[in-house]
Parts: sequence; structure tokens; C-alpha cells
Amino acid sequence: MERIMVIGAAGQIGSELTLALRKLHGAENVFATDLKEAPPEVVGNGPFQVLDVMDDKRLIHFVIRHKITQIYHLAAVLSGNAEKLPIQAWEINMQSLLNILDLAREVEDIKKVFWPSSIAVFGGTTPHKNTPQLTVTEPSTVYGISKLAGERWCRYFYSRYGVDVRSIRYPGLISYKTEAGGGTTDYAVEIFYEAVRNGKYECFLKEDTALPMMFMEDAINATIQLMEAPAEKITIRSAYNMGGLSFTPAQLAEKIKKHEPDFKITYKPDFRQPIAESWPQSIDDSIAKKDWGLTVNYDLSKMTAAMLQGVRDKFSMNM
Ligand code: NAD
Ligand code: AKB
Repeated sequence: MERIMVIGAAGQIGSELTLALRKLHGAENVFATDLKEAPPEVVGNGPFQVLDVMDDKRLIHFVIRHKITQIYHLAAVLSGNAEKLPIQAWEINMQSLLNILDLAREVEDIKKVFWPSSIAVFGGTTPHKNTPQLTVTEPSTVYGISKLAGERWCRYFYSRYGVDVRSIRYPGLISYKTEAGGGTTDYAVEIFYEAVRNGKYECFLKEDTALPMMFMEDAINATIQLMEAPAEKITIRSAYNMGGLSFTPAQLAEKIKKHEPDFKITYKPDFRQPIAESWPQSIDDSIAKKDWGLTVNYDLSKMTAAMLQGVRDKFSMNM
């Protein structure tokens, strides 16, 4: 029986991943933690504790007390926010990962660790279309630098100490349950809230900025699939490329207009535009498909319909 700890369980991914893991392993076996209180669905449905991943003493105490066997470490400062406080973001993103990897090395009960990387490991010198798994990685953001260094640390702990750590380079993730956490791809979440609430959206990226994206349900399924795969199937011990969809703000706005014909979009690019331009437009994720069977069920039309419905339902429940 697995006993799983989710760190960053109040966040965009953590809040949904915790519930999916609880369905799979039993609510009482999935321990959600975060620096801040998690949404009521997470707190009300299984164990939750406020915990700072930077506090290594409390962390080890928690892991031993609850006999944790797997850790999903999701806490991080995302690309947009990290540019505002680069040194602090580096400290949080790197030190928290090192705390977890070292813990996994020391505590015998911990059998597997998941830590997400990002398409942010790529930079302006990377081929932008169908970006290969192995290619130039010269990130220009502190977030990207921390993810690239994190990938190398994961690889190191695997080959030096045998820590079974697995990772995916997530694209921009799109969901309606919890707000996005301060990244460059957040426009693709905000746009749905503003479309439903106000019928218009001012986008912080240019209309023709293509980026890789994925609907949250597909990303959660992929994460669990990777973690359940037999160790011998895992050929990438840094982080797997994962693509999903690729679209521009203009293409997304067109899809939204099919449901909300009066929807209007305007563009006012800000400091996130050069970040987006340095990232891939689409990703080659053939190795993830081959190694552990990555599948993507949501295309742009299906994702748009699911997002609009989800946001409308959320607003009507809160009224
Ligand atoms: P998020 O910002 O929504 O959630 C992160 C959570 O971590 C927050 O709830 C925050 O309170 C918590 N946290 C921050 N510092 C902490 C600390 N010291 N101790 C404990 N908890 C702390 O982020 P997210 O979008 O859910 O992303 C989760 C992970 O996935 C991150 O590593 C991120 O880099 C990665 N990722 C996300 C995306 C995406 O589009 N959402 C894409 C690529 C990679
Ligand atoms: C961000 O925009 O920072 C994240 C990511 C792609 O890593 N969504």
C-alpha cells in the first residue's frame, strides 16, 4: 500500500492531482501539504497539513511519522513571478528540490519521487518547432535555469544514489478548478474566466505567439501513468518532453467565439512576451509515448468546451 505526500497541494496542479491520487490509492493514504490552506475539496476529503518544504527538519519528521512511500513535489515559483524576485525564486525552486532528493536518498521507505520540469528549460537558441527531447537548452529565465538545473540534479540522484525520481517537462496547463500560479502560459486560463465574466480579455501575449499547452485532465493522467510505469521502461531520468496542443491566443479566441460570439480580445504584450518567444511552439513527445504510453484526449475544441463549461459551473455555484 502506497502512502503519498503531495507538496504544493493548494496549487493549480496539486489541488487536482491530490484528488486523482486519492481516488486511486484511498483518501487516507494521500497527504496533502502546502504553505497555504488548500481548497475545501482537498482539505475536506483527506489529510491536509500546512508545511513549508524549505523546513527540512519538519519535512523529515512528517515523512517518517506518516511512513511516506512516494512524494510529488510541486511547490515552485513560476516563470512570471520568478522574474520579479529572481534570487528568492532560485532559492525556493532549487533548495526545495534538493531537500526532497536528499530525503529520498536517506529514508528507505521512500520509493519514488515526482518533480515537474517545464518547457521553460528551452531557450531562444532551441529549435522552436517540434522541439526534440535532446537539443540546445539555454533558458533565459531564472525559472528555466532552475528547472534545467533541477533536471540535472534528478539525473544525478538517480545515477549516483539510485533515487527513483521521475519528471515531465510540462507545457502550459489549462484548468478551471484552481487559478494559475503566475506563469507565462496563464493567459490561456485567464481568458476563459474573462470570457464568461466580462465577454472580453486583454491578452499579455501577442496574438500570434504559439505555445505548447495541455488540458489538466490529460496532464494528471500522464503524471500518474509515468509514476505507475515499471522502472525499466523509464529511459529518461532528467525529464520527458510532453507537448499536447499548440495554439496562439488568436486561435484560442476564435474557438471561444464559437461558443461566445460576442467575445472580444485585445493585445497588450508585457514582460512575459519575450519569455514566451524564447519557448518552443510545439514539442516532440514521441519518447514519452513510446516509453510509458502518453496519450492526449483533449484537442483545442474539446478543451475550449470543457473550460467554458467548467468556469460557468464554478461561477453559478458561487452565486
Ligand atoms: P502553483 O503556483 O499553482 O502551485 C504551487 C504551490 O506550491 C502553491 O500552492 C504554493 O503555495 C506552494 N508552495 C510555494 N512555496 C512553498 C513552500 N515553501 N512550501 C510548501 N508549498 C509551497 O503552481 P502549479 O501550476 O500547480 O505548478 C506546480 C509545479 O508544476 C511547479 O513545479 C511548476 O513549475 C510546474 N509546472 C507547472 C506548469 C503549469 O502550467 N501549471 C507548467 C510547467 C511546470
Ligand atoms: C509558466 O508559464 O511558468 C508555466 C510553465 C510552462 O512552466 N506554466
